[in-house]
Amino acid sequence: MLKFGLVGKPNVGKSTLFSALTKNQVEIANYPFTTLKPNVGVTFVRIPCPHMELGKECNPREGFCKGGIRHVPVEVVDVPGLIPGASQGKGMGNEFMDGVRDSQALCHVIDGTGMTMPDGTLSEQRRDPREDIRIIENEIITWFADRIFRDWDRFSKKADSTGERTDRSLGRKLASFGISEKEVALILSKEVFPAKLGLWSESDARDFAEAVFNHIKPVFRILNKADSMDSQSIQQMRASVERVYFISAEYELALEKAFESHLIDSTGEDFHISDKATKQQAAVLARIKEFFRSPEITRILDITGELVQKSLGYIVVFPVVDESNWTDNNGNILPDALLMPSGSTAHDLAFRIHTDIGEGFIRAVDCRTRRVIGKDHILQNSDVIRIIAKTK
Ligand SMILES: Nc1nc2c(ncn2[C@@H]2O[C@H](COP(=O)(O)OP(=O)(O)O)[C@@H](O)[C@H]2O)c(=O)[nH]1
Ligand SMILES: [Mg+2]
Repeated sequence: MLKFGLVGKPNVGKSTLFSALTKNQVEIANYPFTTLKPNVGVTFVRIPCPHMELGKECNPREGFCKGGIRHVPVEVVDVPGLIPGASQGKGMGNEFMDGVRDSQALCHVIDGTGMTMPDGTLSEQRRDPREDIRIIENEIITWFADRIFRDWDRFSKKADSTGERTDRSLGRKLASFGISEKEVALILSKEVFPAKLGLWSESDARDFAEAVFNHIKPVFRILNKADSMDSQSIQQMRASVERVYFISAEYELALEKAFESHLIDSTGEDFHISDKATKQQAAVLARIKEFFRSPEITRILDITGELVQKSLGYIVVFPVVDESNWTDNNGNILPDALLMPSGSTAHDLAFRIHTDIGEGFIRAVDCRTRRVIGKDHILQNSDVIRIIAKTK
């Protein structure tokens, strides 16, 4: 399953964000939660559900559907805090490495108020949050570069002596990081690197590591605690930082809790405050409502969608068995909503369902147009597809 990690220095609000994203979600998601570790939870990508076109409710096997919006589960990991110097072994445990390695994308959580020091302690004065972006992301790249170049001497001597192409040797070396030889070749072609691996300097190594890292782990900058930021610094950050979002994990969590105690009727923007709320509670909730109305602020569930769909470019595909009723063999309507990389073909979908279906692929049907499609047909977001395969 697709997974993204929350990384950042201590005390920026990673765990608060994690709770807000995953609160109560496991039960409603029909998710096999026994397989989850305490720092792994489930959140959702939301897309309009094709069941609306059918005029009948769907029966999701995983995730859920509410108000015509299908909620497709993705995993989120609260990666333990990263402190400067960590790449040199200071406080950087296996947990951090596992968290980064297992995630397809990272959300770098930053204290937008600038009131925490790089080690997570309280700062006496306001610091520039951009410093944290630089320091922490630098740290991750250094760690990554170190991993790639650990046994460089031995590796480069061997590769150079066999005369193998650089992209091929590097591709093999990096295979465990989930990057292909083709992607390595693309990265190598964008900058000038020495032809012989033995001649690479440390800075070549670092540039390469940075390019690889950016390619395999897109990083979103999540400026948290925006409830305590002034609009001027929000504007300034927005103008100077790429892929940046402003959120309040604390307010998100407060809304989740208020919803749980029936003080509000939804956690969306237009919630109604119940009479059960005390005057004080009602005042806080009204302030939160006002805060989230600001166009500068992003709701955390929208970030999941942006990350998975826009940045990673995933699409959601609905495989079915019956092309008229959009059901499986048991009459369940649109039971599966699968996240797949953009560019995936009908054949990829068949393999995703089962190796046997992939191997026995005959043809597929686009259930909206009823057109027969072949192996290489590229799928689009929200496609409803029937696969016809030889069974053994
Ligand atoms: N004002 C404000 N404080 C927050 C927000 N999110 C977290 N905090 C506070 O920041 C501190 C650290 O939060 P925590 O989630 O434990 O950070 P972590 O170390 O990154 O996991 C706690 O005191 C939180 O209450 C937020 O959105 N706004
Ligand atoms: Mg934490």
